[in-house]
Amino acid sequence: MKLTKLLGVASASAIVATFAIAMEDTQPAVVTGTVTGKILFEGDLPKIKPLTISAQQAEGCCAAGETVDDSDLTRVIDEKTRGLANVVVTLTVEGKKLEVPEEPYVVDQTGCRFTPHISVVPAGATIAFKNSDKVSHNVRTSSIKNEGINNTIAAGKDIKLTVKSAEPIKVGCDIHPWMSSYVYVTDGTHFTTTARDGSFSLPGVPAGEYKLEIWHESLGKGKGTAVVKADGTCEAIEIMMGEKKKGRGRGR
Ligand SMILES: [Cu+2]
Repeated sequence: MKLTKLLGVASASAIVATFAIAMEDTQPAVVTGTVTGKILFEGDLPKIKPLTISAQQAEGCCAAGETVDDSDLTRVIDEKTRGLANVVVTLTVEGKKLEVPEEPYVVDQTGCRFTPHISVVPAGATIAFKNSDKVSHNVRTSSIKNEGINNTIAAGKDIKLTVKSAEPIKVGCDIHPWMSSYVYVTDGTHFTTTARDGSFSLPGVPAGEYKLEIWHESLGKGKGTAVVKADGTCEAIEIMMGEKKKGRGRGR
């Protein structure tokens, strides 16, 4: 009796093993790699001034004794390494379906600033503009291809917007003029923004050669190339971005 049971288990494992081999034969695993790199600022380092925030307009933004963060995030450069933060990096794997999460992406308003400063979302995604403050905000989006909103959002509430077409959308608040943010809508299958030190990482990219599309809110567009080798390795990429030269072309 015991022997029969043992034999049964053994043959079942053999079937599983055979099946696993058969699966491997018909569906070879796709080798993917992680595209990594850095975006660096080129040229003289600009002097970044704090934002102009009037005490009157900032009333109610923060708890007593606190003030609104006045750091200008439109150009965040690491002075030592020249790494440029808040740059959008995207690439497209042909034939791969765009994955759009059901849950909305959140752009929060807290302490009368937008968080995050730059979001990158796939076309078709929904964004929830949330107000975590005790004061009202009036969110106004500036877009060409997408529907826009121009709505007051009361304390603790949110407003949702679905974006269908690829473009950068500027987001502001009419009540607090220093508040600014961008939602970058992309058709790219892989996308991210650079960290404080200018670094980025795009995991899950199949072997192949790809064009990188780069975008920064005040420095415009850039380009790069990424190669994921057959073994999934990929050399780190360095891309320079600088001020558009005056009188040369029309740069965005
Ligand atoms: Cu506001």
